[in-house]
Amino acid sequence: MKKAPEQPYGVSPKNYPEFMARCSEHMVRKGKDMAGYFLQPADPEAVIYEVYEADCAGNTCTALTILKPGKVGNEYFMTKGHFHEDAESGETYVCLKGKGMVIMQTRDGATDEIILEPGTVACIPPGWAHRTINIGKGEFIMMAVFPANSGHDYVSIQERGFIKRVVEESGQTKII
Ligand code: PAN
Ligand code: ZN
Repeated sequence: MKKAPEQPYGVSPKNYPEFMARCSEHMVRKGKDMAGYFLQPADPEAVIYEVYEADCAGNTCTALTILKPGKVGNEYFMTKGHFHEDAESGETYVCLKGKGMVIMQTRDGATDEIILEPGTVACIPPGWAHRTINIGKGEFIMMAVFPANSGHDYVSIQERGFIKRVVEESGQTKII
């Protein structure tokens, strides 16, 4: 069981490195960790994104994601994406920096997306898989808040992928 923080704290576009410093978990996803996710092979050593996870506070977990700017072929850098194992667990994303998009889909094939800019809050309902994409020129940084019992199902996405992909065509961001 993770230990809950003892004091309240705030996270802002300015002070988020303080949040990173207090995190017990730091994951780095490189091209070699994402075989099969992009249409084309990614540079194995390229850092695609990093996730900093704080100790859960009771039932609530908080994580910060930093997506690097870049593309694999014409596909923007993105997270793996996942469903939550718990059917009742949704999630809230808050964009701190950069320009991104969260694409979502249900197991029945419904899809949706929300553009993420600093200050945007995206509410992801239970049952919707979610993947974040950096469609901007600089780093994209966001906070995620989710129930401690969410669980992460990566396999469904690894096997079947997302119905939609986000690419750059003639300098324009397109969902295909
Ligand atoms: C986020 C994600 C984070 C990384 O904290 O875990 O952005 O994406 P992947 O987990 O898909 O690699 C979240 O949605 N947590 O539930
Ligand atoms: Zn999630």
